[in-house]
Amino acid sequence: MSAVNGSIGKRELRVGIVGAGIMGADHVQRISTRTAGATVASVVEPDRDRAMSVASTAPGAQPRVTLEDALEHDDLDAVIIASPGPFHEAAVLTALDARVAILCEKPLTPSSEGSRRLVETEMAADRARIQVGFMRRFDREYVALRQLVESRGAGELLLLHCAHRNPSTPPGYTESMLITDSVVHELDIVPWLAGSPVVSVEVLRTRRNRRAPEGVSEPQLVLLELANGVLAEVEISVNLGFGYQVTTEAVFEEGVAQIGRTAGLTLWSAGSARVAEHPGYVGRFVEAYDLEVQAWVNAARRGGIGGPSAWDGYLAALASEAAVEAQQSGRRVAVRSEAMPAFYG
Ligand code: ISE
Repeated sequence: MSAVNGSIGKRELRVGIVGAGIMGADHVQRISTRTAGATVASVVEPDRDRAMSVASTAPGAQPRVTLEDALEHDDLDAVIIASPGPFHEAAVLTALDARVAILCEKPLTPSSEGSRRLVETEMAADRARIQVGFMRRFDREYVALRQLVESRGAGELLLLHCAHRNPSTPPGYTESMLITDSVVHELDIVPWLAGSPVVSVEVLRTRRNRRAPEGVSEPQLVLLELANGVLAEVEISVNLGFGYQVTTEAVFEEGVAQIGRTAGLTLWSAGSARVAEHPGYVGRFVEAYDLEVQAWVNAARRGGIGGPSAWDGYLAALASEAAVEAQQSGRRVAVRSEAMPAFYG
């Protein structure tokens, strides 16, 4: 990074996108068509043909097979890590070593030990460089709900009902992925909404959806207990077929608030009413992803982060580990609580 005091001055942020799957390709489009102050300099993907095909959609982007190669040749200021979770730790360590800005998709790492190592490596340097891709914090409805909680406009928050529904599962799907791939979003957003950390988790199985892959029993209900006494109940269903849906209903002392209902054209015809549902998360959260990436780019150009930190990623990893243990044991499991280091204050 050609930086003075962390700031890159007037030039555009040169970003390497690591991972050319659904999210990586989506970020390439986002940065090259609708993010101000940034350009895609490389697309890093072990499958060379895929790297070439995704890089060809962004003018000037180089296809690379390794992050080291991109860092050596493409004068990167920043990276977005959008490879699968188990590859995040190594990529983030390489990027930290190169002192570039980092936006790492969720989960920061699948294990809390991995996230702890990243937090410690980052704290040994001069400043925070890792932002974690919990994009829901940029969704306008989640922001409005958080403001309602903080303002006590409907009294104190008592309870949250969350639904997280995916149309189908990819090959190789395992039961713990219900938590590590999906519910990890609620493990971040619920304490953020309620202003209180998760202290324990319990997981219940309901009647199994026969569309679920072998060895996976879902839907499941994940019950989160927060330090302030609020309970959040999360329904996770991942083979419902009809589309992608993420909703929250918040019960307050003096009212109820709902977010995430599909809005848009309703067609009344042939004796029924129809409204389209989002097919997937890329479309459902497009505005949140756009705002997230723009906030990250703006902050990275000044040498900082503009959203959830590695510490937030670590807390979600601790809660996620407890939830997987609860899922496997059938017991309620306590989430380890830790004081936030001043570095992240
Ligand atoms: C996916 O990987 C995501 O991150 C989506 O935001 C989440 O809603 C979905 O359940 C995951 O599979």
